Amino acid sequence: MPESVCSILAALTCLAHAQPVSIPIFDDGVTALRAVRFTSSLEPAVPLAINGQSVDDPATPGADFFHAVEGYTRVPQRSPFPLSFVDIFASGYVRPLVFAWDGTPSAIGTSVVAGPSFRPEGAPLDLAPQMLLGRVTALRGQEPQVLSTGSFDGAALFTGTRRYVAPRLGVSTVEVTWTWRAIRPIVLDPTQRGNDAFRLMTLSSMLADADLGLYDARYVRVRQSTGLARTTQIDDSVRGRHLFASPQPLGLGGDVTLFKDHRATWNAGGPSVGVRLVSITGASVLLGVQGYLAETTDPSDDSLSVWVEWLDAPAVIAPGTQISVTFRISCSPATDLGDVDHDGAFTRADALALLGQLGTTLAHPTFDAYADLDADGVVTCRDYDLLLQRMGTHPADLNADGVPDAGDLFRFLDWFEAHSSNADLNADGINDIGDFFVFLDLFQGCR
Ligand SMILES: [Ca+2]
Ligand SMILES: [Ca+2]
Ligand SMILES: [Ca+2]
Ligand SMILES: [Ca+2]
Repeated sequence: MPESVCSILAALTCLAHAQPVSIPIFDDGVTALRAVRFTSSLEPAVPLAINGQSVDDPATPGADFFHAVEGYTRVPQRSPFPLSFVDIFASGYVRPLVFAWDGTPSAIGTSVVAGPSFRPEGAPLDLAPQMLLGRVTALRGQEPQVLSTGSFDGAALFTGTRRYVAPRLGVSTVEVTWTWRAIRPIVLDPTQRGNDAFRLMTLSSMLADADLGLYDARYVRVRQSTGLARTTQIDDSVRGRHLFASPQPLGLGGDVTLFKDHRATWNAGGPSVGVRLVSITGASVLLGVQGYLAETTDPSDDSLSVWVEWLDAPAVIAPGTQISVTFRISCSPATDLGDVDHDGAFTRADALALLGQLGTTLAHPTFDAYADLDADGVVTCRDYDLLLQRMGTHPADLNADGVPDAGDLFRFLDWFEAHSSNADLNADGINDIGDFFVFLDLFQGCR
């Protein structure tokens, strides 16, 4: 296992200097899988099977136990099989990685607790079940799946499956499905119901000191199913608190993302990670996003948690209650302020998006911290000027001769006449007068 993985997992699953066992279990020339056992861990290792066969460590007699499956994927132009995911089936954590647009593998950063967590009355948060076993399904040419089954202290049973979609440059995706069944009555903490009592999944990250670059995530975006999205920078100076006065509305189809930028020195190049709710049965879809920034500023601790809360969870969950949830994890490369559409480049699309944000402040329901380049809490022409500096070209310089002038207007009209998609400046799929107004906006700039 790479050293970086061990350092990230230090608090959770492996101690410094631990020498984990790592056994190859699958290789079809595109995807390779390894079973991993950490030498020291908070969770016990559990049995693992692949395609129905128990995984055996030939170096030891008798049954073997493991913590994680590592996935490696062949990427063109890169050394064979860089690490593409770690599935810690012994705890239910997913640590996704992403290949940058140039194929460079990312560091590990934000991870996902790929199952529910709940807070019984008078007890701490039960973040993840005690797992009993892990199972891998891996067939040539198919996406590997990892399943784990466990129990929340006998109060509830859990089964979860993670399907690792073949990564593309700039995005990797994990499809997650879990089922949770209450065995005993579960009294939820009455003081936290509707805020932090029953989570459908948790993004587990680190924000220790932004000024020192010690973070795996710096910004949180909550995007409702209506498309209404708000991105804010997380204030690391006030700790030991929930991120929002009350959970932010989400709903089925909404998503929540923790973004990282390139100012981080810790796990530099680590990914941005988001989750999108796809389906729910057995619970209402009254959902919200809440988070917590812990007091600890040790970068080895997962100090930042952001989760999807079941807002109207009952006071007592009756035995037999069964909840199934499907969600999608998306992992993308870190992006810098000004890259409003998070595609890894400063382009005309970012300039347009920023113009659309002018005048919005932190309190606004569509505020986007990525359009607030000077991070003063309001999007102004100063932010636009900073973006133009980063772009290096004027967004109205359509003919790329270095000067925005009448020649660009003629270029636009040429495109328009030719029905070229280049004329679709607002990217709505239609060439019309709206694109002309966009050109004028870009030409005139911010004022
Ligand atoms: Ca961009
Ligand atoms: Ca600003
Ligand atoms: Ca020009
Ligand atoms: Ca258009």
